[in-house]
Amino acid sequence: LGISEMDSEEVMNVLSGASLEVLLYGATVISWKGPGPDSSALVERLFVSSKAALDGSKPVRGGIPIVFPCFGAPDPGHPQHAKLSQHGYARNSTWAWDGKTVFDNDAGVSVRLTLTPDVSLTGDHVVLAYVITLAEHQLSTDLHVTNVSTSEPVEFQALLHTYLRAPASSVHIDGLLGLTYIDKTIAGTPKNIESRMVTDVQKFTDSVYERAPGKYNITWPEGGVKVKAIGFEDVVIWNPGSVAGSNIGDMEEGGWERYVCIEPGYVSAFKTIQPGETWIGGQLITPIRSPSVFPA
Ligand code: TA6
Repeated sequence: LGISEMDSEEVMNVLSGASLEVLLYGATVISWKGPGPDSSALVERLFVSSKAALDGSKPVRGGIPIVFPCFGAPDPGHPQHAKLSQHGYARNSTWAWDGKTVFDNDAGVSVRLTLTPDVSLTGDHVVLAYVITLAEHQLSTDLHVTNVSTSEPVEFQALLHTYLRAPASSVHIDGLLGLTYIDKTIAGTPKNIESRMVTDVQKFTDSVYERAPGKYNITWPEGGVKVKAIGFEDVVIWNPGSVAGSNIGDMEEGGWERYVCIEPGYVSAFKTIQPGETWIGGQLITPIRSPSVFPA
């Protein structure tokens, strides 16, 4: 099996039937299906709002949008970033296909997409590559940022804004105890120390955890995933809840009840890379098979 190109959408699948769909627009993964707990049917692992624009008219409300070169509102003081839109240009630019590999007798497939931003627009002498690898029971998405300037350093923020499909009211997240986090739901965005062994998104949550461990378990009754991050030193946990959620124009009714955003990122500071240097930020997501599939 492997790859079938359909216009501006790439559908990848592997022997087990696991499949993935990615748009050229924003290199946005919009679907990842894998074997369910009893391996009988495929389960959609990501959330995409039914009101999401999938025609390139605006960033996709769901899936895995790529945030680059700035996280949140661009710095008005930054000479180039000031004129960018929220979360930068990677998620609303059209990327190019740049190679695909099917390996292990169809047990895995990998595609590579690239984006060479217009320097006059962004001032960034960078080339981006995004490598997506699908296997039966896991997905990895790795962002490669290369400084192609011959003389100037490049500074940026980067984040993978992953909308994991999950029952938000019963999700538990571990791996965050003791971390410093910025609470963006409170005026003045105060810094706190996470005191909970296990966090949840029972209420409006928009937390930027700094110097995070890069390993997170997100669990819920009968399901869950492990997320392992490389390169990304921070992680954002976001769920808007009903009040903020119903004010998001392309959020389907009650959509906030059906996802949690676990967003590995390098966002609490700017990363700087020198001419010729490549930085990689990646995530590996592995479903935690529900207990029912483990031998008694
Ligand atoms: O990652 C969390 C966040 O920064 C929230 O503050 C919220 O703005 C969310 O991203 C969605 O941003 P968007 O520009 O996609 O509406």
